[in-house]
Parts: sequence; C-alpha cells; structure tokens
Amino acid sequence: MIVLFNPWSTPSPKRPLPMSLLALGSMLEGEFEYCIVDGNVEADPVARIVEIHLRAPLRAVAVTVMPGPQLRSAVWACRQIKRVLPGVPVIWGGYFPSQHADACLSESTVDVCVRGQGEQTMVELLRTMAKGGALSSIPGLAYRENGAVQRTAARALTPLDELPDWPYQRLPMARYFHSHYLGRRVATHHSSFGCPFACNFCAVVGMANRRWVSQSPARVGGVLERQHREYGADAVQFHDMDFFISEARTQAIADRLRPLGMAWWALGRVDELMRYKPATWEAMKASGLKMVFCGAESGSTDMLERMNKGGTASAELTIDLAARMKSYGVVPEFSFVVGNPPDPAADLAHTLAFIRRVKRVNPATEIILYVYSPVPLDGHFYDAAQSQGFAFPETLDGWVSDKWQAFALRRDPSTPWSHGDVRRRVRDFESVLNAYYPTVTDVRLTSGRRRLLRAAAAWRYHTESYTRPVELNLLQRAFRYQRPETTGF
Ligand code: B12
Ligand code: SF4
Repeated sequence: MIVLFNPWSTPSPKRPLPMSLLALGSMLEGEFEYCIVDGNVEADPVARIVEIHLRAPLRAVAVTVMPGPQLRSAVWACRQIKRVLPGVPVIWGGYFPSQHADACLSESTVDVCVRGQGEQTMVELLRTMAKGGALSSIPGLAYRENGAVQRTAARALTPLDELPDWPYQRLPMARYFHSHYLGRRVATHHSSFGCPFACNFCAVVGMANRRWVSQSPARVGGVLERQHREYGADAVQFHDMDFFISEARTQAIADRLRPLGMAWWALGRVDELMRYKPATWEAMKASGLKMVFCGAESGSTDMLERMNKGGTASAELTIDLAARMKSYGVVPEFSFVVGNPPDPAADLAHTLAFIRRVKRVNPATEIILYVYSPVPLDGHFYDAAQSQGFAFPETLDGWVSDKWQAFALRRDPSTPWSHGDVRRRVRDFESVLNAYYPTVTDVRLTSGRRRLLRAAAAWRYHTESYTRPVELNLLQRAFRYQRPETTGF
C-alpha cells in the first residue's frame, strides 16, 4: 500500500482540493494499491497512516510539501511516521523539496525528493523501489548516497493530455466545494503546468524550467462537465500558474464553459490579457468570467524589467487592463511585490502611489501586496540578496522556525533590506485601502458597514496618512470583513 499524504496546510474551513495528489494518484491506478490521506480533513493523519499500515503494510509514504505552514506540519508528521515506521520510505515532492532538496535531505526523515512535475518520476521511482534498479537513472530526483545529496538530471515536462484523468472518486469530494463570490459550489482545477516566463522572484520558474504544458479544451471541458454533473459545481477556479497563455485555448474553453453556466476565475499576465481580441473578451465574459488574478508586480516599468517580467509588461498596461476589465465587469485582482532592492522604501512609495491610480481607474480592483522574498534562482535579485548576507536555512529545523515560517508566508521576509519599517508601512497601507475600498467580493459585508468603513477611512486615504490606523484595525476586528491579502495567494 502507498499513502499519498497532504499535510495540513490551512486553518480555513474551505479545504483546498489536494490536486497534486490527484495528479499522482491518476498514475498509480491499476498498478499500485494506494490511498489519499488529507491532513486538512483528517483530525490525526499520522494515526490514520499507521492504521492503514496495520491493515496493509506500507511501501512508501509520498508527501506533497509547499513552503510555510504545510512544511511545518509535514516535518512534524514525517518525523512521527519515521519513529513509528522506520522502514517505510518517505518521499517528498512539490514546491518546497523542488527548491530546497538539500535541506529536506539533511535529516533522515526524508529519503527521496522529487523535483518538478511529479507524475512520471513518481511511477518510475515506485517501480524501481519495488523491482530494484538505480535511482541515478530516474530524472527529477534528489536523494542521499554516501553521505552526500545526489541530483539526477531535470525531467522534461510531460504533455498533460498524455496523463490520465484525476481519480476524484478517491476523495470525499463533497468537502472540497465551497461557496463564495463566484458561486455556491465552487470547483477547483489546474488545466496547465508551468509558465514560459522567468520572473526572478517566482518559484514557478524552478519548477517548470520556462516550459508550459496544457490540457486541450476538450479535456478541460470534460473535467468541468464531470464537476458540474456529478458534483453540482456551479463555478470553477483555475489555479494554473498562467491560464491565459494561449488565446485560442482560452476561447475554446470559454465556448465549453458557456453552456454549463459556470462562473470562473483564473490567473494570468497583464500583457497577455491586453493582447486578447475584443471577441475573446466577449466570449470570456459571456461564458461566466468573473475575476482574473494578475501579477501586476510593480508601479514602475523600470522595476518590471529588473524583475525580468518579460513579454511586453509595463506599468501603463496594468492601468489599461484595470480599465478594460471594468468595461467588461470582470474584477481584477492585482498582486504587487514591494520592498525590492536596492531602495525598498522608495520602491514601496512608488507602488503605493500607483495603486491609488489603479483604484481611481477601477475601484473594484483587489490589491494584494507581498514583500519581496527571494527564491533560489540565479539572477539579479537573488544574487543581490546573497551579496548582502542573505542565505536560506540548511536544515528543516531552520525552515520550521518562526522566522522562516514568516518568510515563507511572504509577509515578513527577513531579507537584509526589507527592514521592519517597510513591512509596517505595507500593513498600515493595506488597512486604510481595504477600509476605504471594501472588497466587492465580500458577500457578507452589508452596505451599511461598507459606508461606515469608507467614511472612517476617508480622511486617512485622502491625506495619505496611513501610519498606525488603530481605529480601522479595530473595525476590522469587529466586522471581520474579508481582506484580499488573506484570501489571495
Ligand atoms: C492550491 C495552492 C495552495 C493551497 C494549499 C493546497 C494544499 N496542497 O493543501 C492553499 C490555498 C492553502 C495555499 C496556501 C499557500 N500557498 Co499555495 N499554492 C497553491 C497553488 C495555486 C496550486 C498548487 C497545486 O495544487 N497545483 C496543482 C498540482 C497538480 O501541481 P503541483 O502542486 O505543482 O504538483 C505537481 C508537482 O509539484 C509534483 N508534486 C507535488 N507534490 C508532490 C508529492 C510527491 C510525493 C511527488 C512525487 C510529486 C509531487 O507533482 C505534481 C504533479 O505534477 C500553487 C500555485 C500553482 N499554480 O501551482 C500555490 C503556491 C504553491 N503557493 C504558494 C504560496 C507562497 C502559498 C502561501 C505561503 C501563500 C500565503 N502568502 O499565504 C500559503 C501557505 C501554504 C501553507 N499553508 O503551507 C507559492 C509557493 C512559492 C514558493 N516559494 O514555493 C505558489 C507556487 C504560488 C505562487 N505562484 O507563488 N496554496
Ligand atoms: S509570469 Fe507569473 S507564473 Fe510566470 S514566471 Fe512570472 S510570476 Fe511566475
């Protein structure tokens, strides 16, 4: 028996569908006995895994791990598993081990790390573990040998239409549909993998090596029909890293979504969406597009270049997209990476002024601010960070410390230049902005409370007096209204 394990990742009652495990499980169907243990659903996942072992001895526990709270719960759970079941191999895959395999393999809790896209690598690894053979012949791995960490070659991405459908029947699917702005039963899907760009703050670059593979519109249409018919989904969030790369594919998916009457949300790039023809925008709108999340990143075109944003990215295009989306009644969610070197305070001030312009053009725009936190990618920012003394932890104990947990959440990265002042100013600005422009997606916030919040924040917003908005923070606590920075990622 193989256990695919998603360690606890969120306190939200809205459990995220463990898509990575569905993708892996699809490859095991018919060849390996397996089950999925979701730490967001199970009260005591370690006890559950041990119980499974007592019924059918485990051949491996395969764990998906992203940085942040999920890493902490993965370390805790896997140390327990190793104590109780020392002979069972523990395999880690996902964003954290792909970027920081050395730290994962610095202790005996983790036996093997799978880097990047995992379906093919996982099956080859399990076959080799069952039948014998050399790990060195499997691309996409990192493992310990003779006291050192060995890495095999990177694996080329497998086209998604060559991979099997996800085995939804393996999960209690009813628990993974939630109600929010988009609909009453919102489904989740991931219709492509990777991204052809190389922004120097983005973890996706290391995962996919500037490649993008996608499901065909027919395949996506089939998945959505199934979600709609079998599970009653009335909306879908596409969590692809970059959904909109192919305009023809988007148009064809919109044509399939339209008869299903499912509202939708996806992530994309500003320049791509500005390149789309009016007919494509009309088709997207008619098919139920309600929101698009874009990495706007900065209010300075010069900074976008330094971030290696690529394409035709420019700050003015972000303003144009806010206006374009307003004309279609689609809500933009723009994220910005602030506090960038070499002058984080000036960078922050420039982007905050820019955000005020965006809000003037389209007040419904949701704003999400992240303080720049390095990812291990060679290039301008990471090199600059290292030259100023920045270094990632080399052990799992280091990564699960409070300091590095805050770093992983991109709210409090301890980089040499993003001193406390920048972080405090970000938080203060968010409090004023979110009170003056309460998010349109908060369906529970009454119009009376919206008016009150706006009135309370008006003087601060108009005079740009963001410092220590104690009264607004109290209102936030009293009304518990939704804030984009806590719901987006
Ligand atoms: C869904 C999601 C979440 C969910 C959690 C899902 C879960 N598993 O429980 C929620 C909403 C809770 C979440 C939260 C956060 N997330 Co998140 N999340 C994602 C998202 C959108 C999709 C991941 C996914 O399911 N992809 C679909 C599957 C099919 O792909 P995959 O996960 O990459 O899996 C493949 C491979 O990685 C590999 N693989 C994965 N696991 C395993 C395991 C094994 C054993 C093997 C062999 C292979 C393998 O094989 C899979 C198939 O090819 C990604 C962005 C993205 N589009 O990937 C961000 C992302 C992973 N999140 C990110 C971040 C930063 C966060 C937060 C820290 C955000 C914040 N500021 O609060 C939090 C904290 C996470 C935590 N609590 O620890 C970053 C990670 C950045 C980094 N430096 O690594 C990403 C990349 C977003 C981004 N573009 O920056 N997240
Ligand atoms: S376009 Fe988006 S997903 Fe692609 S590398 Fe840049 S930030 Fe990452």
